[in-house]
Amino acid sequence: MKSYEVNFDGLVGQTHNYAGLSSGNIASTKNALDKSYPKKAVKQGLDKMKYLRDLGIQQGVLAPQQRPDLTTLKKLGFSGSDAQIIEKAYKQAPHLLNACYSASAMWTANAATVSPSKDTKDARVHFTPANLINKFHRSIEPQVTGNILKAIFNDERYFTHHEALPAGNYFGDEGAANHTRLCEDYHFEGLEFFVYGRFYNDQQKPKPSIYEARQSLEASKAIARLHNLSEENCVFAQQNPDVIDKGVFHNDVIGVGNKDVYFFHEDSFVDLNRTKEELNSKFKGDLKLIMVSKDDVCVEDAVSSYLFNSQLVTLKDGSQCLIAPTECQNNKNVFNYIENKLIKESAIKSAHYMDVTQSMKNGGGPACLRLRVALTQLELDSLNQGVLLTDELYHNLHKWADKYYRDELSQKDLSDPKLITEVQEGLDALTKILNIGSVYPFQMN
Ligand code: SUG
Repeated sequence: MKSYEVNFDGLVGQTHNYAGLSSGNIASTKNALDKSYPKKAVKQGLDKMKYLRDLGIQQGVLAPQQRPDLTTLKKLGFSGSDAQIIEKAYKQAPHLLNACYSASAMWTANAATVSPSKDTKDARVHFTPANLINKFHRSIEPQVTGNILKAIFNDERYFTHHEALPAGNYFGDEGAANHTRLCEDYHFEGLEFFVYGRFYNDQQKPKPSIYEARQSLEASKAIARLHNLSEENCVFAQQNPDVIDKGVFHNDVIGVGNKDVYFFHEDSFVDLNRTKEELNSKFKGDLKLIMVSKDDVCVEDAVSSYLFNSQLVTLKDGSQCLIAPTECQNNKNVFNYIENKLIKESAIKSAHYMDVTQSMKNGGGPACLRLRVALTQLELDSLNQGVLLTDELYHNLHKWADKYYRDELSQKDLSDPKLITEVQEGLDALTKILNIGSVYPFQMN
């Protein structure tokens, strides 16, 4: 049966802003407190989705989250009417208000880890929302992420949904950003490649010294157990702590894979040779490892251009194309590497550059914005069809954005109580457009 890789992109939320919330993520820190452009941001994302859909790739949409997260603000002791909660939080603890206003759920590579039915012993697709425990503003995402995934993948015959892993760095889990599925073709059994930053149970193992590692080996192993994966189809490798200290806060900042291709930097892993050997020996077929040397692209350029946070997609003719951020075009060295070496000498045959600068300024490139789900035709037909991008949905979402998104947002605007209702009205309309029912706290009261 035919299978597809479906890209589910996060719609950028109405409260997209730059609050400098992610230490270790250089762009987030650098652009803290800049003015943001939410309408432009959501449209950049929609145009990327449409471009990929027009290339012949299946494309879905994941709804954003309710922000501000009033439930969390109440748990933190802010009380009164919704407007009073915002006023008090703004005056007493603006950093908490910023966190509860973050639109960070747009980076759906961190929404969950997904294992396709070809890889799991019970032949179902398994989903585990990431607990994102390392950053407070992201740790408040998994509940609603789970609601949205359940509303889309709602046929129990095919889909199994797990709870996020227990809270705490010991089980720090950042989802698909640290997980890549390699396969000869989407309808074959694949190899699931988990990359972790830290082994919490053994303090002697290497760890970064400036920033924290967000993904633990304990979390990756728990996901593999939950998803019913067999040992021979999994590889676990530790990320090089030195690159985490240089701003590689997720493995997808330094490597990306699609089908039988893995494109990565030579400084990615603690043990490069063992990792390559294990990938080669466990992969069923001919794995193409495209390793970029630091002479070609240094880690600093990889981080500032987000070369490896490109999407790697299969075109209709079967060739692979790199969907890179325009920042790669603007970095002379990286652009030269892509155009004069990569696409001339490797299994990646073409490159296209997408403008997602609003997201990039918070450290989210094309690959961060999408969650990949490999599905058989039957599974694809069984999911909630309202979220699959068509020309009609694309136009409806543009109109929706025109109606509900502000052009600009500054940190001061987060104190405006009108934003609460603007978001709720926008999300209520969106759940109808996408036909996903009630998924937000304000819809359940
Ligand atoms: O978790 N940025 C996100 C970026 C996530 C990118 N995702 C992947 N690499 N898959 C993060 O650091 C910044 C928010 C702010 O500062 O306002 C933020 O959350």
